[in-house]
Amino acid sequence: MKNIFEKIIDREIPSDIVYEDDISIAFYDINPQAPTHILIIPKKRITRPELIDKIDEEVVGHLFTVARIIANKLNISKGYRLVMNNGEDAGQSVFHIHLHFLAGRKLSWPPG
Ligand code: DGP
Repeated sequence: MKNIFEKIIDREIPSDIVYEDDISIAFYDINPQAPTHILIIPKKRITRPELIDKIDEEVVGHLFTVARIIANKLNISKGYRLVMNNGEDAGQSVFHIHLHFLAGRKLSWPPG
């Protein structure tokens, strides 16, 4: 069965897509935590960060390249935060890995 992000990839659920290529897709988060909150995901199904395999290194590394492309595209010059939650205590709620791209306000540290 497809997970929610696979349905977004397959256009079965609408989303506001910012970027797409053969390996990845990026779209605005439905519940934004910053003025700009985008999810960058691989098209390959990897359920949790801790299950990223050696053969996935290129795919996962590519997500960071996409973050740079998006920052350039949206003229984000004052910084952005990239976050990937793993498991329940970290707040992972969708089990298809995704890099949160957060920008547009001063982000506090440590995170909550
Ligand atoms: P996490 O809690 O780290 O697993 O992040 C999951 C994020 O996915 C959360 O910020 C909300 C977002 N999200 C969940 N369902 C949808 C959806 O159907 N569309 C979009 N655009 N975002 C979604």
